[in-house]
Amino acid sequence: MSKQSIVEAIKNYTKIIIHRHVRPDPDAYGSQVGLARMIQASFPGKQVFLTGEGEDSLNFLATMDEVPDEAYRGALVIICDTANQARIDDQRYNNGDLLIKIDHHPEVDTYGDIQWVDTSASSTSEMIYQLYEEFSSEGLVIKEDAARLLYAGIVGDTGRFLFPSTTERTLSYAAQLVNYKFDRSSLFNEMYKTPVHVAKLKGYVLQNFTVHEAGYSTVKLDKETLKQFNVTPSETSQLVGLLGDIEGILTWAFFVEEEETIRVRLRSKGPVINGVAANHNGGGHPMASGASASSWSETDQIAQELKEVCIQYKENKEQA
Ligand SMILES: [Mn+2]
Repeated sequence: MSKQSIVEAIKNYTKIIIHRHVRPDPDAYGSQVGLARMIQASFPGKQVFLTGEGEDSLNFLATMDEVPDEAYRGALVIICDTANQARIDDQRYNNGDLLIKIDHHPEVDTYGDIQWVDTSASSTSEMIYQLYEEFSSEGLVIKEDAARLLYAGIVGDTGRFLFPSTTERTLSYAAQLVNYKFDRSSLFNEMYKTPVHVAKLKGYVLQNFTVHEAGYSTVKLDKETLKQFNVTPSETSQLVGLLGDIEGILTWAFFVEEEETIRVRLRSKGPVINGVAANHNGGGHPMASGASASSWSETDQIAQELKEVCIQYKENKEQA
């Protein structure tokens, strides 16, 4: 059983290095650092390192450590919330003694000596809490700091408990987590504050989006537009949910021009879109995926594929 062997490994190693994916979100930080804080509270003698490039907008959750190369010698390495090896932040992950993967994304890349993948979990943070719940009798301890991080991860990945990935288990764990004394209001304020320039870009998107009759919408944010609003490509991640409550939109894509590529963020309220993502160097969840396009003509192709999944979805619904 993988959970049991994960707890055994944590007990057996004195040095533990925890990674997560590049371009981190609250669940990446929440699971990575929440796990670290849980290990530290449970086994105070162990050395626990957090690695990966720090993300300024998530500094309110935690900051990363400087991990020397030597630290990997004889270490247990745990990767949280990362489906494939290319997305692991800090590519030294193979330099340890034992590698563990803990993740809730559909399995695209099996890696690690021990893998625990649960696509029914709302978030990797939820899985970390589950580990605690099932093994608290074996000495696992959670304190306020871990509770705050895991709660942030669950809230982030479920869109504040809105997405269908939210289950009875999710809500039950959230209910237990809010019993810990952390400041929920200030956590929400930090997670959902919108910088003024990003708010202005939201206004631009809402003024300019179109809805195709098949049920899809695409938003193009090229370099000129980003410059006009003084918004960086990574700041646009806050915008992708914007079209989710608009009548007639089943699936939508944001095309954000970066230095070398066009980043593609895909969302859906029905049609499965991770196949489209997989066609364009990406992947992810059935209703939330990412990809990358090398040209604007490739984004036209992606729009065409979204149209097809919408049409297919509507046909299937009519037959059902
Ligand atoms: Mn996640």
